[in-house]
Amino acid sequence: MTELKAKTAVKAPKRADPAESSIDVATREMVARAQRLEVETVFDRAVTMKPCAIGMQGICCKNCAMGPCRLPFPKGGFDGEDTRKGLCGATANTICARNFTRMIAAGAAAHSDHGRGVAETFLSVARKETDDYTIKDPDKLLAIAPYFGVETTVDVDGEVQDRTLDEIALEVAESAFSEWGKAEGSVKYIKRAPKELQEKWEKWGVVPRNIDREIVEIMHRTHMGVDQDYKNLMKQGVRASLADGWGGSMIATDLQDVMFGAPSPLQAEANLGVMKEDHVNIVVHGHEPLLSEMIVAAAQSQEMLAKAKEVGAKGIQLSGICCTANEMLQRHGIPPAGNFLQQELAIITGACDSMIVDVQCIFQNLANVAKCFHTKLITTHPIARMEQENVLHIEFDEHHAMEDAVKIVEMSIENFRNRGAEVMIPRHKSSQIAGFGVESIKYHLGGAFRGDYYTLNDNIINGRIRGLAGIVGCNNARSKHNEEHIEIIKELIKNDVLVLATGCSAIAAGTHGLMTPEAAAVHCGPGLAEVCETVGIPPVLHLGSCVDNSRILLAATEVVKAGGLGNDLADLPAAGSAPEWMSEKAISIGQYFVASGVYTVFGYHMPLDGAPVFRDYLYKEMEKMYGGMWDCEPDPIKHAHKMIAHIDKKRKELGIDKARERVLMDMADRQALGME
Ligand code: BF8
Repeated sequence: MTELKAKTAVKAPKRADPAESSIDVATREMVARAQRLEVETVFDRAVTMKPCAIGMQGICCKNCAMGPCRLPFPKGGFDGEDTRKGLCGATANTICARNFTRMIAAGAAAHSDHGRGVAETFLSVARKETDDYTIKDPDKLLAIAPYFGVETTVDVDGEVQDRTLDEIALEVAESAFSEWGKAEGSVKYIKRAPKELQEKWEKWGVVPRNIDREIVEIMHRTHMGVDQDYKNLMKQGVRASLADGWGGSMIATDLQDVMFGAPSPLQAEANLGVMKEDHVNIVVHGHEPLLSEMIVAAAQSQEMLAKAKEVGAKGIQLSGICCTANEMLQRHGIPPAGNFLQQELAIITGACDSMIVDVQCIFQNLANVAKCFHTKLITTHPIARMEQENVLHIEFDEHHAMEDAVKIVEMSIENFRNRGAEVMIPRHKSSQIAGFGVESIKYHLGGAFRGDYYTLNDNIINGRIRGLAGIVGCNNARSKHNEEHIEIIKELIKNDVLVLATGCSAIAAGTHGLMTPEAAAVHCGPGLAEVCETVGIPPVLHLGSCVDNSRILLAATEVVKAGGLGNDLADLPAAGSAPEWMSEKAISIGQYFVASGVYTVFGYHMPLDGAPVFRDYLYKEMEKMYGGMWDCEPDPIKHAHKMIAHIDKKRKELGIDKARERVLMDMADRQALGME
C-alpha cells in the first residue's frame, strides 16, 4: 500500500503532445525540446489545468464580498422562468454584462494607456525636452493636425503662409494629450468616421467624452449596486470601446507614425528560425515602440556591433515577440521570432541572450524559463515588474531613452559569453512583405499620380474581390497554435476575400507564408489572385500591431469615401474576426468593430453562454443599432463561411451580387451563354 502511494506520488506530470500544440513545425520542435529539458511551458499547463466552467459561462460575480455568486446555466435550460440571482438579486444578464463591460474597460485601458505614453513622449518632443525622439514623418503630422483643430497655415496680411512644424507639433501634442482627461466636448477623432456612423453614435448616446472617463465610468457602473440593466451597461461598454478604437488606439498609431515614420511595404522574415546561433540574440517583447525604437537604434550602431564582435559574435540579431514584433517589423523589417504562444520558446532555443519586455501579454513564467538558461530577462516599464529574483529591472524613461537602450544592449552583448552549449534554433522561417498602412495601400493601389481607394472599390464592385476581412488578435493555449488563424485566412482568400491582419494573427500569417505576393497564385480564388498579381500585393496585408486596428477602421473609412459601396462602414461587404482571442484587449477591439458597423466573429468561445438573453443582445440586437454584431464560431471553416455569408448579404444589399456571379463564371457557363 505504502509502495503504491509512493508510485502514485512520482507519476510523471501530464505533458502536451508537441504535434498537437501547433501547426508550426518550429513551435512543435521547441515544445518537444522543452519537455526533454524538463522546462514547463504554457502548452503543458494547458493540458494539466482545465478552465473554470463557471467563468467560461461569464456568470460568476465577485464584485462584492457577499459573493462570489455563481449562477450556472442548467444543462437542460429552464422549464419556466429563469429565477437565478445573486445575493443582492443581480440576474445572470446583469452579472454577465458587468463582467463583459469590465473586460472592455481593461482592454480599452491597456490600449489607451499605451496611447497616453506615446502622447506624453510626443509632448516632450514638441517641447524639445528630449533629443532621442524626433519627428520622422512631418507629412503625417500635417495630415492629422486638422483633426485636433490645429491650423497648418496662417494668414499674414492676406497672404496664406505655412506655420512652422514646431508650432504645429506643440499644439497637436497638447490637444492630443488632453483627449484623455478634458473636461468638456467629445473625443475628437470620432469625427473621422463616416457621417452616418457618427449620427448613429449620437442617436444611441455613445459618443465618448474623454478616454479616461469612459473607462472609469465602467468601473463605477459595475460596482455593487449601481447599473443593473444589461442594455445600459453595454451602452457604456460601447462608449468605452469607441474611446479606445477611435481614441486611444488611433492616437497611439498616429503619433507613433509621426515620431517613427508611417510604415511602407518592406521585406522580412518570420518565425523562431530568424534567431542566429553565432549572433547576439536580443528578443524584444511587449507593445510600446517607445522602447523598441531605441533598442533598434542602439543595436544597429557601429559601436554596439564592434562590442558584439569583441565577445566573439558575428553581429546582433534583433527579433520581436507579440505586438512589439509588429512595430519593429512594419518600420524596420526586424523579423518577428514569434507570436504570443512562442514567447517561452524563444528562450528555450538557448540562444536568447536577453529578452526585453515592457507591457502586456508577457507570461510571468518567462522568469522560470529564463532561470533554466543563461537568458537575461529585463523588465523596463514602471507598471510591469516581476516578482522572481532572476529578473532585472532597467527602467526606461523618454528623457534618457537612448542611454537606457545602450545599457540594455551592452548587457545583452556581455551575456553572449555565458551561452551554454545547448543551443538549438529551429531552422524554420518564412519570407513576408509587411508594413501596409492606410497611406501605403492608397499609394500601392494607384501610385503617386492617382493613389486612391478607387481601384480597390472598382474591384470589389466588379466582384474580383468579394469583400474585406479584418483578422486580428491573439493566440490562445486552449486552441492549437495558429491553426484557426491560418485555416480561416486560407478559406477567406480562397473565396476572394482580401484580408487585413494585425497583432498575433498577422505574425501567424507571415509565419505560414501567406504574406507574399506569390501566395496569391497558390491560395487565392481567381479574382483576388488576379488583383494581387496586377497590383503586386500579398492577399493578406500586414497592418501592424493591435493598436493599429485603428488603421483597419480608417482603411474601411477610405473605402466608403471612395464611393460606390454605401455611406457607412456597415454597408461594406466586410467582416471582422479574432480566431484565437484570449485578452481583454480583444474584447474591446471586437466591441468597437461591432459598434462601428462590422459583423465580428470570435473563435474559441465567448464568456456569455450563462446568460443567453444578454448573449442574444450582442449577437442579434446590436445589429439594429450599429449595423454590426458579435458572433462566435470555433470551427474555422464554418467561421470563415459565416463571414463570407455576411459579405454576400452586403453585396446583395448594395446590388453588386450579380457582378460577382459574372466574374466567377467558368468555361461551361460562358459556353452556355454563347460567349466562348
Ligand atoms: O496586442 S500581442 S496576444 S493582445 S494580439 Fe493578443 Fe498578441 Fe497580445 Fe493585442 Ni497584440
